[in-house]
Amino acid sequence: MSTHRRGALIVIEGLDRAGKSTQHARVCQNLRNQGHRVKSMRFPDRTTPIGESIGAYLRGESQQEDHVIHLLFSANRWEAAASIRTAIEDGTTVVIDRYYYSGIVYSAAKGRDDLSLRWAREPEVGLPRPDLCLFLDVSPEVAARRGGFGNEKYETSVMQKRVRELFYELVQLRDGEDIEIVDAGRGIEVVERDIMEKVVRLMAHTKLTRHLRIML
Ligand code: Z5A
Ligand code: MG
Repeated sequence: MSTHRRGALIVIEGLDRAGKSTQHARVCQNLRNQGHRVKSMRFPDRTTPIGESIGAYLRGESQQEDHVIHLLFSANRWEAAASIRTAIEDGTTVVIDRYYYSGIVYSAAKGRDDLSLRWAREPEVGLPRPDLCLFLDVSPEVAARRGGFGNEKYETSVMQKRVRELFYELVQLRDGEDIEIVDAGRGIEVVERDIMEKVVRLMAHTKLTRHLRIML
């Protein structure tokens, strides 16, 4: 076992309008204020060629077969995997807004027999595995009060309800070990304090002296 302290891999997950991007920005800033080096990332990363085609799909400007778009979302993470690993080995903490948990549940939420949670998980196996995934949970009613749904592909109440159920199924699987559920229906500062307590606990944890794990 090495005693070199690597960076941590922290993921913020949740439903639409749960406040992921708001809390993601705060976690990055708070960690920087505490003297940590931080790399901020988000998925989908719409800046790469694969990410651009995902963006077009989400805006309804192009069509993709369900398995194909699933694999593109996954490929969009794989194209960033080496840079995540390098940053972490170099002592930088990587904080990501959505990751493979979203990848798995949004595709499985389409309800196809040939696109199960198990099928959707497979292309993600081998990716850098988070030390901590904060799942920001809000009821669909609270989410709708935060500006309602937008116009992108998955922004419908039926889809969001199914996504929430599947997130809870994922928590029952092996992935649940890495997930902490956060009640994101409270005020922004209250949620931030709750999250930062968990993050500070992680940053002091001995698991950061061990190698980064992979998704199994
Ligand atoms: N997707 C996929 O299918 N497969 C994949 O592999 C991945 C993603 C990675 C685009 O994601 C879509 O891609 C998404 C999943 C799918 N589909 N859907 N639906 P995205 O990340 O680009 O889009 P987004 O995340 O739609 O959600 P969002 O609207 O950005 O939500 P958010 O980041 O969780 O919320 P926010 O921007 O921080 O806050 C929303 C509003 O609420 C804003 O006005 C805030 O000021 C307010 N807010 C935030 N927190 C609070 C609290 N605590 N109280 C009150 N108001 C608050
Ligand atoms: Mg967001």
